[in-house]
Amino acid sequence: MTGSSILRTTPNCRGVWAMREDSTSSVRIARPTDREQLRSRVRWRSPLRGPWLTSVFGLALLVGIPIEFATGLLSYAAYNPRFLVNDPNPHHGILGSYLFDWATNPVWLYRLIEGVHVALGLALVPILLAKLWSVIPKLFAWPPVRSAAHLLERLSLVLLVGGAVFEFSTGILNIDYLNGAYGFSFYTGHFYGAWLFMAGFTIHVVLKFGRMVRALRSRSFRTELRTGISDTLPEPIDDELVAPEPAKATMSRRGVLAVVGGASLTVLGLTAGDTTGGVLRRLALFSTRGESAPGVGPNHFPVNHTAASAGILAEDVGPAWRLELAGTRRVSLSRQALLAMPLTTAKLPIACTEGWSTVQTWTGVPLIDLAALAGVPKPGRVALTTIGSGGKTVLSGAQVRDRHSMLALRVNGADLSLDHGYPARVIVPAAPGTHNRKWIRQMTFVAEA
Ligand SMILES: Nc1nc2c(c(=O)[nH]1)N[C@H]1C(S)=C(S)[C@@H](COP(=O)(O)O)O[C@H]1N2
Ligand SMILES: [Mo]
Repeated sequence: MTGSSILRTTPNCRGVWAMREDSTSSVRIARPTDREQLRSRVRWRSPLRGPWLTSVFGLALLVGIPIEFATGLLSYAAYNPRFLVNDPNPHHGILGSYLFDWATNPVWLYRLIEGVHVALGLALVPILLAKLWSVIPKLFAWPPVRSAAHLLERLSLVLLVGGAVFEFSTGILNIDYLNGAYGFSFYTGHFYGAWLFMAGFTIHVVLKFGRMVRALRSRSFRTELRTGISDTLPEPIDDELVAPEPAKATMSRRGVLAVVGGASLTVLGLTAGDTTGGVLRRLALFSTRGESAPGVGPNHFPVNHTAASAGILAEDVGPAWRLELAGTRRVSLSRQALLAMPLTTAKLPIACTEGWSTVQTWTGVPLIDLAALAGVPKPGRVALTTIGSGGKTVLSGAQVRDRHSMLALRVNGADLSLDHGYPARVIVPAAPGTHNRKWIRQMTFVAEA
């Protein structure tokens, strides 16, 4: 069938020529060598596909993806991987050369970057899918390889598209720890995957930036927003995306932008509350740990890993429990003894890597006072050991010294519940949630080098 806007196509020795409704002259739509290529995409009929629409989606991703990359790298730095027990990727080599010691203020630092990383990542999904849809004829382009340069470009697309699919799917699965399904750690896969994805992304941007700018200039965004279905015509035929035999429009470009933009904003609206709290939290329908989710625990805020799941037994946390401090001397403290020390109270967030966060008012013993008790008044780091399952975590000297860092005994005026870490848990400002270890058994302070 012939498309609505092309009256006829004329192949001759100089290529394929098309006469269009909206033009008085014919345009060359393909060089002679491209004829086969043109035939290979005849089955892609949407009149909306074209460089302008692809470039609109591309521009959104060009802004969003680097923010994802930057917040992701920062999130890794926030683990303080300089301490090997904290580092899920000890062989990062040069890829870790940017790493630095994580700050303790502003206290919402990790909450912000991780909240942005997860919420924006989810909001980009509809745009990513739309972008992939808009370029799908290229996947089936024929001949698949036209030159050495074209081969390299296609290889970069493997990194780009494969990387995008991998990064988005591992990220989404990790929100609810559904990533046990594959045989590698989320942190390792998502980290190395990000670098490969960004390699493909960078090559793609270098190759396509000029074309994107030209395509964006080729049509007015405002005019598109005013154009209804009946006036929606294909973009001028090109050698990659525009349908050679377009079907009649069943949707305007503004309709597509509304659907994709609306889907993106809807996802954002339904997830941002997991980080922002407040009214939006009630909208956080996909929440796995938010206050509207089944995970809401004692003390009325989300529990991530319950005491039962960590294998905490009643006798471990009964009157016999002692906090063991090690440094230049060993000290053993009961919960009563800890409560008798000077206590500090601060409003601090738990901001989980999985994207949710919650701000509560914690009361406990400043970590620096415990360091002094252990005979290490100038700590360079502290290793935390917990009851039950879960590996060691090391906090930096700066984290121990921050006046808000504490071994919390109470929250919002009540004793910690067992699920929130009773008898005592660590709370560190601006750190990833996982550094706020629950059910602490031992703290080993090491003096500054
Ligand atoms: N001992 C221990 N501490 C832990 C965890 C754990 O599994 N075991 N989970 C951590 C993670 S990943 C987060 S986000 C916070 C969640 O604290 P909450 O359950 O009190 O909300 O606890 C952290 N402390
Ligand atoms: Mo977490």
